[in-house]
Amino acid sequence: MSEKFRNFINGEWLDSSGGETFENRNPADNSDLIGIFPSSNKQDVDDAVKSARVAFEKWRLIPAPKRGDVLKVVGDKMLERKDEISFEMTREMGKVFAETKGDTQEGIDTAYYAASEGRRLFGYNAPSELPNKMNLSFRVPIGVAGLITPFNFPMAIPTWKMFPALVCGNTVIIKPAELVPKTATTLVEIVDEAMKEVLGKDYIPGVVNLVQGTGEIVGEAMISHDGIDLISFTGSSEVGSHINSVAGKMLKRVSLEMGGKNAQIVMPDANMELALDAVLWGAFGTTGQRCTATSRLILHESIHDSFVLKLKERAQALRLGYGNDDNVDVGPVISQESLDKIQKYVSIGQEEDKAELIIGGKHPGGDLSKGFFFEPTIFVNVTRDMRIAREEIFGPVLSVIKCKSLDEAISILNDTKYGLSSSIFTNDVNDAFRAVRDIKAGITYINGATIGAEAHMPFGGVKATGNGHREGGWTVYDFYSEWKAVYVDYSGKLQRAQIDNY
Ligand code: UN1
Repeated sequence: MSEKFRNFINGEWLDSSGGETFENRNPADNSDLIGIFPSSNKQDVDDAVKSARVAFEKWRLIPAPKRGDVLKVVGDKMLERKDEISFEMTREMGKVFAETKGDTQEGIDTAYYAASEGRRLFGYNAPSELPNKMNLSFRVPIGVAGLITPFNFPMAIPTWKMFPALVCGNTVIIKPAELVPKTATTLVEIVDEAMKEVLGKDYIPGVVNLVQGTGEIVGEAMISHDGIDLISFTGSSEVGSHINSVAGKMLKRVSLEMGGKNAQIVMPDANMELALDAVLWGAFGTTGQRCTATSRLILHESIHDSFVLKLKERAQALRLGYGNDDNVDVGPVISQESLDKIQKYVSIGQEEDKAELIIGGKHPGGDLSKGFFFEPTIFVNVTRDMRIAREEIFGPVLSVIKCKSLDEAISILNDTKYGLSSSIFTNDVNDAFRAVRDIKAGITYINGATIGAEAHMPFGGVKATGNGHREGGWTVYDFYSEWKAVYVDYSGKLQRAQIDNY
C-alpha cells in the first residue's frame, strides 16, 4: 500500500470532495511510487477560500511580531528535519541531495528573515502641511493569498511566497505543482505545528490551506475566485500571462515570476577556470531546470576555441544518476513531457545549418532507462536568431555564441524577450560596471554563475520575465501588504488641506 496524502483545509487533513487522486513518482526511477495525492476540484478550492476568509479576520489581529514568532519556530523545525526533507525532495523532484539541502536551507533562511520582519514591517511618517496635525502610514494585510508554485524549488519557492504573506497578516491557499506535492505537504505540516505551538489556545484553523491538483482545475479555480485577493505565481510566461488576463481583469494583485534565457559572458581577461566552473554549475545544476539557468554562453572570439575545448571535457565528466546516490552530479529532469520538450529543442538545434552539437543531445539509456535522464548538451556556432538561442528550454542544454566585443556581447545578451539573470566574467572593472549598467535583467552577477540568488535580495526579472514585482528580501513585503495613510488632527478645528494652508 502506498502512502496516501491529503489536502489541508480549515485545519483538517481531507480527501478531495470528489474522491479523485493522482500518483507521484520518483523521476529517477519510475517504479518508485512516492504517494497518492488528492486531485482536487472547484469545491475544494471553495472550501479552502471559505476557511481562509474566516481565519483572516482573526489572523490579521495577531500582532505581527507574534506572527513572526510562528515563522521562527517554522525555521527551527525545518532545520531539525533538513536532511530528511531534502532526501525526500530529491526522491520527488530529482535534483541532487546537495542541491535539495540548499533548497531547504533557502526555506530556513526565508523563515528566519520573515520572523525578524514581524518586528519591522516599517511604515513611515511625514510632516503635515498643517499645524497640530500628524501624518502616518503603515502596512495592512490584504486578505487571502493564492500561491501557485513550480516544481523546481519544491520548498524554497513556496516559502518565498507563504512566509511574507503570513507575516503581513494574510491567510493563504497554496497549490504546489502536481509534480512535487509531498514537499509542500511537509511544509504545511510544519507551519501548522508551529502555529499550534506558538498560538496555543488561540490557534486559528484555516490560516494555511493546501489544495493539491492540476493548474487546469485547481489553479484556474483559484485565479478566478472572488474570495482570493491576490495571486503569486512562478512558472512559464505563457501561464503567467493567462493568469494576469483572468486575475488582473478581476483587479486582483498579481505577482508573476516567469521565464528566462539567461546568458553568461566571458571576456578575454577573465579567470577562465572560474568562468568554466560557473557555466557548468549554471547550465547543468538542477539539470538546467531553473528559471535562472545559464542557457546561453557568450564567449569572446579570442578565447572561444580553448574555452569550448575545456568546457566539453568538463561537461562530459559530469556523472548522471539518482540524486540521493553519492558521486552523482546531475539528476533527471522532472517528467516525460519535459524530456520530450528538451529532445524537441535538440532537433530544432540540429536542423540549423550552422549550429553544431558537440556533446549530449539524448537520453543516456542503459541503467538510467527507468528515469527521465538527459545528457548535458552543448551546441556551438549558435547565432542569436536561432530558436535555441531565444526560447526557454528548461533542461541541460547550453548554446554557445561567439562575440567580438563587450558591446556585442551585451547586445546579444539583451536580445531576448526575457530579462531575469545574467553574468559577466571579467577582471576589467570598467567593463564590469558598464555591463551592470547596460544589461537588461533583474539580476547581474560579476564573476559568478547566473544561478544562486540569496533569500534576502530582491529576486525577479524585467521584460517577459515578470510584471514588476520582486520576491525575496523586504521588497516582497510590499506585495503582500497595502499602505494605509492616517491623518491625526489635534488642532480642535476643521483644518482643510490645500485650502487653509495656501
Ligand atoms: C526559479 O528557478 O524559479 O537563484 C528560481 C536561483 C534560485 C532561484 C530559482 N535561488 O538560482
